Order: sequence, then structure tokens, then C-alpha cells
Amino acid sequence: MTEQPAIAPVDFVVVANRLPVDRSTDEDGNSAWRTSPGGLVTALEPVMQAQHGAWVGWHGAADEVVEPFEYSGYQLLPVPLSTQEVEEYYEGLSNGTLWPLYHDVVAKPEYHREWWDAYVTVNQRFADAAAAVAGHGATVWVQDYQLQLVPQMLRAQREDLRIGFFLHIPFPPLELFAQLPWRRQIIEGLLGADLIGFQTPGGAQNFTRIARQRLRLETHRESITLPSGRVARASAYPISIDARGFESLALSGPVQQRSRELRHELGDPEVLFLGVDRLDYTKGIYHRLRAYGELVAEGLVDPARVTFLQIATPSRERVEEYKRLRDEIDMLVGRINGDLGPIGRPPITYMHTSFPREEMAAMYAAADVCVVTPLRDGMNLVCKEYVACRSNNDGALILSEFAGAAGELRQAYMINPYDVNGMKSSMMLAMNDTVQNKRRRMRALRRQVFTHDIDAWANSFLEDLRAVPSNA
Ligand code: ADQ
Repeated sequence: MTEQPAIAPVDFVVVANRLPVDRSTDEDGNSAWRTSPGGLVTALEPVMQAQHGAWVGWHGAADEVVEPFEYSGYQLLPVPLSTQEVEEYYEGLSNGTLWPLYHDVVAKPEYHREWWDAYVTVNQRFADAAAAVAGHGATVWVQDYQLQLVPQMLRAQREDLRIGFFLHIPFPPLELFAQLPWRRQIIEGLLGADLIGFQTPGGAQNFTRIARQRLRLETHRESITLPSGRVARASAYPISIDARGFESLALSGPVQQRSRELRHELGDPEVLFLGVDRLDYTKGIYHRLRAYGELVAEGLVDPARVTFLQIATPSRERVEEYKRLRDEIDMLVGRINGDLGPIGRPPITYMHTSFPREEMAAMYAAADVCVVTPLRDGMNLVCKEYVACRSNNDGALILSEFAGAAGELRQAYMINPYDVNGMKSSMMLAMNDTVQNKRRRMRALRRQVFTHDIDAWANSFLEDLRAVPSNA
């Protein structure tokens, strides 16, 4: 007798490094799964439920095998990873090589052959798990830089599938990508997909150019013709947020109340600046705080009237570069507050911690100026979340031209994070601009964010993927 598959074949499969759930354990030691916060899960959950789909991903604990289970109307298929694989595939190749390389080499990428070997092994495991659950002619959507080999590995086993891929981070220009010892494998891996989605048109163009110049493939606009005659498409799908969800959260009684309390706890400043980021060297946190510190030192900003709240979510804490960054920011904040703060009025309130969505909405609702200054960012969702929470059309957004979001949020106060003086002038302008100017800008920003929300993003990608002629 042949072994029965654990799960019946499904028509829609998402493959991502992480499952959309986190496990929490209560005082009695009982553990339960909870949906992890984030736009991707919010956007895909209705599609997963409607199609009774399956999500393939790591469950977050090394050296542990978890059986497939049903959750919230769809299937979850946990992929196991050993401690060594977490170090080599995830912390190593994904976050020590690809992450810095794809973000303009703002930190130095490390190239280790054993990391690459682990990346190949783990990608194959994800591909096998997806192939095992995908029904005949199913649609499979692979997510992000940790799994760039999965499309080709899947196609090698299953010609009948429709395969999509979306890259959440930037795709670098050829001049930088060419450093990667495994550049050909990555491009070929991605070309296993029918539709390859990028955050910006620039990313899609970088990819197409590499396919043309390095693999000598024929390209026409967004189309790339493979030696087999199959055509893959590389196109931009700027990701977004659940704008309406954020807005209604920000307008709710408890969040409004919390937002007032927050300002009070911060000393009822006349102007509140806000920065919210994962603690990552691509986010330009150091550059931004340094610029703000100079404004305080020069007397242009009075800490008795103005304050800066910087929130940084702990991130990738075992990776060396991230430990160093944490120390640098701690030191900078300590120096600014130690040198410049009157007693009881530190110029910067810095918190290295994660908050629930309600608290984030309260911060967005409380802040007069939101400062988003990445050195390079695939999209950046924080700026869109801030805009969604400004129902009165007030507030000001400072945005780096190196965030993917800059292509859409053109009415923000644009800055180059490498230009400290320019950033200082923009902070002054955003703080002191007329109410009319701020309203005009915020109205335009809100129009963009509300008409291009996360549902629109998922629908447009999936519609284009379904338009690919089927091989089934
Ligand atoms: P990230 O690099 O993680 O995402 P970003 O898009 O800004 O960056 O998303 C961060 C998310 O974390 C936001 O939803 C924000 O609310 C939340 N967050 C930040 N600080 C938090 C805190 N202290 N507590 C709780 N939540 C916090 C990657 C790419 C981005 C791309 C997204 C989506 O790097 O460029 O926009 O994927 O594709």
C-alpha cells in the first residue's frame, strides 16, 4: 500500500520562510498558535480561506518537527530547520550575504560556500514540501529573498504549476549583483517562475537587464524568453498596508485616549517627531538621529518644546552587524541626551522593543512628524501606516528617496539620508510649514495609500499570475 499524503492536494499554495503564525506558551506550559502581525498575512488570509489553500514555512523553532495542521480555514505545513541551517541558510546566506548585497552594499556582504550549500539544501526542502501539497495545475506563490531557488526547483518537478515569486527587498543593479559567486543560480532559480514581482520598476528592470546581459536571454519590455520557449515576466507590484484597518484602529476610542496619554508621558511637547523601524542598518536610524542631535546642539530645536520618539524593534540579534549597530545607536542617543538634555527633557526617547498594533497606531496618531530615512528599502510600510492614521489630514512625513515608497508618496518631504544638512532643513521645514501646505501634502498621500492598499496589491499580482497560460 502506498503511503497517504498527510494533506489533500490544494489549488493555492504560499511558500515563505516563516509560517504566518507564532507559538505562545502560557503559564501552565500549554502552547497555542496565533496569527503573526503583518500585512502579508492579512492580505493572503482571505485568499487562503476561500481556496482552502496551504502555507509552507518554518515554524520558528530549530531542531523540531511539527506535523501539518489546519489553522483559520487553511493548512499550515511546517518545514523543519536544524540549528546549523538557521545559522547558515537564514542568518548566514540570507541575512549576512543577500540582505546587504541587495541593499546597495550598505554593509559588507560575506561570501561563504558552506552558507550557500545550506541555502540550496533548505530551498530544496521548501520546494519539495510545496510540490507535495500542490494539486494538479495549482497556483504557487513563493515569497522573498530566502527562497529564490524554489521557483526553478518546483518547476523541475511540476511543469503543470503556475508559479509566482515576489521579492520584498530591492533587486540590485548588475554592477553590484555581479559580486555574488552564485549569481547565475539565483537568476535561473527566479526564472523558474511565470511571474516575478518586484517592489519597484527599477528592481524589475535590473533583473531583466541581468537576464539579457549575463544569461544572453531574449527580453522584450517585461518579458524574458527562456531557451525552452517559455516566457517569464518581471514586473513591479508595490506592496502596501491594510489602510482602512489602520485608520479605524487609530480612530478607535482606546487608541485616541492612548495617543493623548503618550504625548502627556513625553512631557506634552509642542512638536513630536517619531521614528519607527526594525533595528537594521539599512533604515538610516543613525543618520537621522545625528541630524536631529545637531539641530538641538545648534539651538534650532528646543528640547523643552520638541521631542523625538525613536522606536526600534529588536531584529536579527545574533548577526554581528546588528550587534554593532545596536551599540552605535545606544551610544549616539546617550551622547545626545547626556550632552544636550535639560533635566527631565531628554531630546530623544529611545525604546528598543516591539509593540502591539494598537500602540503603534497610537504613536502614529500622536506624532506631528514621522521621519523615515532608509539608506535603501524595498518599500517601507511604516510611512504608509503613518499616513493611514492621519485622518485629519494633518502631520508631516519625511521620506528618503531611497525607499521604494518614494515612487508613490511623492508629496512627502523628500530627503537624501546621506545629506545631513539637507535632512536638517527638511526636519525644520516639516516642523514649521504652514497648516495649508501640510494638509495639501497629506491629502495627496492619503489618496495614494487608500487607493493602493494591500488587497489591491495581492489581487493585481494574482490576477496577472492567473492570466499566464496554463501548462496543466
Ligand atoms: P521590513 O524591513 O521589516 O520589511 P517595513 O516595511 O518598514 O520593513 O515593515 C516594518 C513593519 O514592522 C511595519 O509594519 C511596522 O509597523 C512594524 N514595526 C516596526 N517597528 C515595530 C515595533 N517596535 N513594534 C511593532 N511593530 C513594529 C521588508 C522590507 C520592506 C518592505 C516589507 C514588505 O525590508 O522594504 O516594505 O518587507 O514587503
